[in-house]
Amino acid sequence: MLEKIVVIGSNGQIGTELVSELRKVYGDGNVIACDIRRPDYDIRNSGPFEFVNVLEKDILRQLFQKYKPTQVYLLAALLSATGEQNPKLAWDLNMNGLLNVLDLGHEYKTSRIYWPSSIAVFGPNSPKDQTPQYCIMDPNTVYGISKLAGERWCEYYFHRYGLDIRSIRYPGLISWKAAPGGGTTDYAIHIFHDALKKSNYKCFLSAQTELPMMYMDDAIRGTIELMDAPAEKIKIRLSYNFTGMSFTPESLANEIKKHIPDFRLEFTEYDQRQAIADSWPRSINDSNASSDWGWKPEFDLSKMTEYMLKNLRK
Ligand code: AKB
Repeated sequence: MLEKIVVIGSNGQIGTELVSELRKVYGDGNVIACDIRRPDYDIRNSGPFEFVNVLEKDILRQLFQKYKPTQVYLLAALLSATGEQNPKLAWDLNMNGLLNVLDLGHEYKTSRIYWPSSIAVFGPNSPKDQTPQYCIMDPNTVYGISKLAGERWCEYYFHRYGLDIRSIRYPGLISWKAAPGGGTTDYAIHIFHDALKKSNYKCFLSAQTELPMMYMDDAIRGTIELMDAPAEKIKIRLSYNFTGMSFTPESLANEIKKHIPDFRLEFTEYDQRQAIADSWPRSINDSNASSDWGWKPEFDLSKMTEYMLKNLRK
């Protein structure tokens, strides 16, 4: 079947790389990038682009009507740190944006929908190490609350309407092509830029704050593998635990020092993001993703560090 794929939120950290990869696989003209902002030069020139605000349902309906997409990726969201600065907007965008896409996916019989969840669905009472797929989930950020509620809506639309929605709980994503979008894990990207520019970085998380992370190449590959998997292999219709590695600011700095020996890690005054990080898991058990659809990461801390520095130096 000829696929027509719509990516909403195409200008963000994930969207930028996902659109390029999907266009390689499905052809430039079959992947429609959509965002509220003017896109990057590359995205605009390699295929179709539409201005779309996911909260404007009529405009969104016109998009579904025009392209009759077989697949929709909904990436537009406010992340953990920016969400705390504007909780009502975060709830509105993360929740009503999802509901608009689920309704239209149902109305236009979209074959598959992708929606990202996050490790932010876990909270202070979730197990911290090797956090399992199913456990206590008590998120205390508006971002985490919206992701947890969104997971339940995805499962609801699957059971009630048979809509094939697939989802991954992303850890912190590390990439060099596009800027990160206002998350708590963003330090793990800023650190590379500052290491190369001035050999030191002032971190807003403490040295021993361990968080689950993943290099973007793994995240994009895993996302497309999940979407390509036969429906009967997708046993979880909430969202899959998913991880690549776990590290602290200190262990990341030590890895960077292997390439930039005079690199120094310093710390800022207490930042609200520390409390968010402290409420999240240190590591994730993603064995369901491995056994159901064969997930296996390729990047560990040392390979990710090498690739980040090599690509940013270019
Ligand atoms: C954030 O830090 O908010 C995101 C996430 C883990 O979902 N990177």
